[in-house]
Amino acid sequence: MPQAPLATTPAATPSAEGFRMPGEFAPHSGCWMAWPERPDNWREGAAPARRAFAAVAAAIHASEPVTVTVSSAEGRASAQALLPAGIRILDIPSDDCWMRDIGPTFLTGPGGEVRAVDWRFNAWGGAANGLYAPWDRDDAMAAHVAEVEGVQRYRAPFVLEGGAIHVDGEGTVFTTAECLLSAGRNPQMTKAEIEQGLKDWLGATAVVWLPRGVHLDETDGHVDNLLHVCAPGTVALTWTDDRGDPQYQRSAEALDLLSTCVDARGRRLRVIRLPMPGPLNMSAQEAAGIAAGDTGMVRSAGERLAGSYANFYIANTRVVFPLLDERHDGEAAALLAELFPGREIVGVPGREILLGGGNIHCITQQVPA
Ligand code: KQY
Repeated sequence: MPQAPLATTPAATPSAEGFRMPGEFAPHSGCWMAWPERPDNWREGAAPARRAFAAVAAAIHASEPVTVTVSSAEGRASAQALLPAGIRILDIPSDDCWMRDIGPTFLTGPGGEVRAVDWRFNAWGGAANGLYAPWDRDDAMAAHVAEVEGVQRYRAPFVLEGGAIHVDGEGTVFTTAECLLSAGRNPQMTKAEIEQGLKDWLGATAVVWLPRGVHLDETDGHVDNLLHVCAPGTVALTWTDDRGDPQYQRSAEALDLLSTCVDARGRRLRVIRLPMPGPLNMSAQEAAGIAAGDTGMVRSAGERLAGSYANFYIANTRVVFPLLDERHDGEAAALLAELFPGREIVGVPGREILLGGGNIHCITQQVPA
């Protein structure tokens, strides 16, 4: 059983106790993932998704230790068959497998101590527009992960997912108003209260509010699908030059804001435009392989997928990014190589993960060293 969370009072939030979330580019002691199992999100009993998750896990494991959680005996057997030896597999059940969102957000503090923030999770919108119910096993994941890591945990008093934030590790949080002000998350909180919550629980001093995320992103516009913080002062933004595409206005609004704001250190940001893959749509064959469920998720042939190269993972010595569109994969890789000169750029097929509603960043959670 997980230990009780740390008691937090306004005087004893992570920030007040000297803890802050480091940038993803800072050294990691490992990475957590969860195994895809639910057939109403993952086609063909999750078999193609499992191969994709295994390829991501293997690519990250070449750079840092990886732990994968499984929800059933069948899930464990398939994980053991597909994952390379050396990846730790733990029986911790979840409702789906988005470790970025259900896992804890790790912070570092005085003397290098690591602690975890356990956000309230309601499947991206609860009764208002959540993607499935129940979600209690997802909500319990962060406490289990913190227990295994042997770190103290703060239980946050509001709903948030790890994919709804990016940080630069120097006091700046990036998020979208579309997501954090959505009706299904914290309707009782004002924007100012949410901003203070981000500062208190992430150890930040400035919040950059992007207006909207990626077109038709079912998370209400998670920032981790729109952009990635590559280094303090540098972000990679998903971009299309096609003014007729619904993503154009969304990315243009974000670029306007990013080009005019300053971060917590008072810096202007350098914004690198990553090409948008596609547009990509779910095929009839892909849709037909998804089991009908009665828990809320609806997938249909032809629906546009919220594909983005920004949804990558920065491991210690590599950047693992999703291959999504042969017409743009090479350009995305070249841009990432310029952005991360000290790291190997590794592309892994990302379409099967995208069919479930996210990508590589969404299924991973780093633990700071
Ligand atoms: O963007 C993310 N961090 C997660 C995507 C969740 C998709 C749920 N189907």
